[in-house]
Amino acid sequence: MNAASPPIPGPAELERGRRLFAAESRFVAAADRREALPPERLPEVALFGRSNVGKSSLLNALTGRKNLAHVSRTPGRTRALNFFSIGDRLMLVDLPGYGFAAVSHGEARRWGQTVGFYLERRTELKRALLLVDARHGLKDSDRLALDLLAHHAVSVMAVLTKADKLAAPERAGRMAAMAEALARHPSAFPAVIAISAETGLGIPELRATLAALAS
Ligand SMILES: Nc1nc2c(ncn2[C@@H]2O[C@H](COP(=O)(O)OP(=O)(O)OP(=O)(O)O)[C@@H](O)[C@H]2O)c(=O)[nH]1
Ligand SMILES: [Mg+2]
Repeated sequence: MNAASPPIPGPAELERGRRLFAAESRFVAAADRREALPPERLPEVALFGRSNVGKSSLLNALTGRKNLAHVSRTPGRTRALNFFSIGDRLMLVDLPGYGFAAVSHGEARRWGQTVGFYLERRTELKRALLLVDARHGLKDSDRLALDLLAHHAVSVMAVLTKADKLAAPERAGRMAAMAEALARHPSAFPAVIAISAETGLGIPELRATLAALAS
């Protein structure tokens, strides 16, 4: 195990994660303004990341449902905050992506507003997952997201996505580089997890991590 690896969950933790995500997951609400936010009944974890990084795909992989969240080759598919209840014990929030060049200035501002109203007073938000493409590493737009999350005192766990696109040694190198980059951000955990929505790599471990935050 290198310094970048998260603590490896034991069998009991993996089983808790499996059980949580084996329960029924359901779409609760889509919100593009404050008034549309669902009531805060459950601990929440929000998925941050650039457009196309694989946020909606990760949600589907975690829940084992192909089309719970909308996946698209075209970046910018997810435009509102989408709330999903996991077994009535945890709320996962699929956010619109940021940082895609084809998104106009106006849309970038709208992203800031949409996510800003969510971050302002969401006391149940326990953690942000910051999804970063394993091939590309941390970009300036991710650093802005990290700053925004630090400003709102939200703790962050980094998730490297599309790990199936890298060979194992290269993947380990990316994880170490990512951990080093995160060391400069006090609100981020130093541990990094690599996942693939295609092969299922890292999914049981991430389920176990999320189960520790569920009610
Ligand atoms: N090879 C591979 N492709 C993936 C993986 N996860 C997602 N993709 C692909 O990446 C593209 C974007 O996936 P989405 O899940 O829609 O990405 P998103 O972050 O939700 O995008 P926005 O909603 O636009 O912000 C799709 O073509 C997916 O099939 C993965 O683990 N491996
Ligand atoms: Mg999406």
